[in-house]
Amino acid sequence: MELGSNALRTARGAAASSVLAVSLGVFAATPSWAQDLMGQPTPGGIDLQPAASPLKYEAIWFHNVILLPMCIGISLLVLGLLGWIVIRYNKKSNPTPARWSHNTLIEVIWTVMPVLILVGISLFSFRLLFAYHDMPTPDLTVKATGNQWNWGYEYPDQGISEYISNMLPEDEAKARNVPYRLAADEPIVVPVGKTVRVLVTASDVIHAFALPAFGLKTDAVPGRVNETWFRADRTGVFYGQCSELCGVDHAFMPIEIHVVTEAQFATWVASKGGTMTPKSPEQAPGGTAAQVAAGTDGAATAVDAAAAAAPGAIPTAQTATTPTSAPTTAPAAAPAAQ
Ligand SMILES: [Cu+2]
Repeated sequence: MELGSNALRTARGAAASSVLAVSLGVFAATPSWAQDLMGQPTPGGIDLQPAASPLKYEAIWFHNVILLPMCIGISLLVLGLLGWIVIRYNKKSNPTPARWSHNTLIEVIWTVMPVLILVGISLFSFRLLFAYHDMPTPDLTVKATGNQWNWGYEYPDQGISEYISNMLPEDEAKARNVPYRLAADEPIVVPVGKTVRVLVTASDVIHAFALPAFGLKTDAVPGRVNETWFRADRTGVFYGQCSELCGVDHAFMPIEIHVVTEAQFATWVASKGGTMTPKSPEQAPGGTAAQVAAGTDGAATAVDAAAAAAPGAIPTAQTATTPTSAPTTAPAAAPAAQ
């Protein structure tokens, strides 16, 4: 009997240490110790995806500087208190327990402290929310429409009408050496260092336009145009996914954004049959500043009107079409102004 329990104990010890060794080995072997991949998830990674746009830098700062230390501090405090109670007030060390059950001071402390912590978090949280809301003047607008199960992209300023972006099939993704289920056949292409406004909507059910490296996650709601923005600080390929469970092929509607130089962007726009909208009088070949302003302002007003109309609108068939059609029709007038 004695021998058996000893053997059992040894076996348990060996199993525990091998589990520990394996988990430490897996942890140490993860590439996350080296450099996380840019624009896509890193196998075995534990950190947030590296940032490539202002909003994501702010979100990472909020997580790493505010939330994580608070979580660790509170966990350690609770663990410490628990350990203290277990050691100091067990039956052996404290044979005659106290008889009281309430303490006003302690109750005030554990009510006020969480309130202060939450208010502290909210100050930084609201700062981040405002950063999302306060989009700098956009240089470019892309309209993204979620469909079951692909994305449609449209560039109203460049006159590029909607094209559909499907997930790349597995064999093709492997052949091109790109991540399967993240790579798409038709990416969004944007110039580097420019503020890109993304107008997000959907044609059937609710989807979500999400791309971790730029800190994007915006619901795509039928009959409503949501707005988000990013400004890529480097060229490259960035991957995201639909992030709202939208049906059986929800996992197969990736988002791929190519950030390129301005010259490459102009070439791509031309290949899509679009034209580069002049943004300043010097750049405008034959267009005046007033015409340019009229074109962009007209687009912005239509979008604002559509966004303002959506929240209070009763979702009937008629109102459902209004917000989605407004941004597409108004910017179409812009090329005519040239
Ligand atoms: Cu979806």
